[in-house]
Amino acid sequence: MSDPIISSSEITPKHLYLTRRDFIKAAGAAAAGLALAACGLAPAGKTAAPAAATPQITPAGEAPNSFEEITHYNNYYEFTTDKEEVAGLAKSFATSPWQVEVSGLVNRPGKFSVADLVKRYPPEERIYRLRCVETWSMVIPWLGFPLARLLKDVEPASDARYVRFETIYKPDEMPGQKQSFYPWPYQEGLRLDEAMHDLTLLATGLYGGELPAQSGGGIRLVVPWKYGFKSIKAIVKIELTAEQPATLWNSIAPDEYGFYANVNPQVDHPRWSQSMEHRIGEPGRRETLLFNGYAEQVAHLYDGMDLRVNF
Ligand SMILES: Nc1nc2c(c(=O)[nH]1)N[C@H]1C(S)=C(S)[C@@H](COP(=O)(O)O)O[C@H]1N2
Ligand SMILES: [Mo]
Repeated sequence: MSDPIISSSEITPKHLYLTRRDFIKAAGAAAAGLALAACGLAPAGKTAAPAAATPQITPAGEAPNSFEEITHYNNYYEFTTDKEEVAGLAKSFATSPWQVEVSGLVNRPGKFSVADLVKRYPPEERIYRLRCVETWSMVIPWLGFPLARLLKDVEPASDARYVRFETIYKPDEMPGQKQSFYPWPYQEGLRLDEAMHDLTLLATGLYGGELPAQSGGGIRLVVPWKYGFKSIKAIVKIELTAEQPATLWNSIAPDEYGFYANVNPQVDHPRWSQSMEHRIGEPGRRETLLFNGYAEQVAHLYDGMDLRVNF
């Protein structure tokens, strides 16, 4: 895997991760060490001695957000629209056992348990930026497997062009689903080539452990170059279709939330600018990156498309 993927390596238990502050210090120390070495001034016997818990200093140099931040600042309207209340309301939501049905235009449809999927496709760690359309962002160390692996195994039929995803519907356990304003269940969609891209992940874990309910457990989608609302949580259905599927946000507000929803600093939301973002845990704001920093890997998917029309 090359650059802008914030890099992945072996699974690191969450207590071994440095906090953002530690990371920034460690990265600074590493950079200082490099500078000294380059000048031939590295103190004898101290060259490149790795720290006990080696931080994941990634090409993008971005520290993961803390487990606490990732699991206590969530968008999950099935529970509540209050980001800081999701974790509490999702506490008793059962994420295991969990089943996903794959149907539609495939030669080998089936029902799969997450336990079986994890055996079949051993999860890898992927540290991705997540950029919400509301302009906040995080860096999250997911565990998961490429959606492409599952799709290849179910054998898309020749007329399959899109993939549709659906969230579980359980209003007795998800109080937000009792609000009829939203057309539950949450649904999302991707073009088949987007779904087959190696960056597109089905996540089953976080920080080396299970995927907490508030983060989308049993299983959720992660499409790191698109606004966060495309990364649908608690998936129970994956359907291959010939036509572009309806999506929840697009059906509520088609002028504000497109089907593509690629992160793009040049294409503003009708009610706010998308040029800057706030990384949770960081003072100030930073520039938003085209395709959330994954342009090198995904820009070709949109060759010849007008990204303002297909927003
Ligand atoms: N089912 C479902 N999936 C969802 C949402 C939701 O409300 N329901 N919110 C989306 C939005 S807007 C974002 S930004 C991300 C947030 O993921 P996180 O809470 O794990 O950071 O989940 C997305 N997936
Ligand atoms: Mo979002």
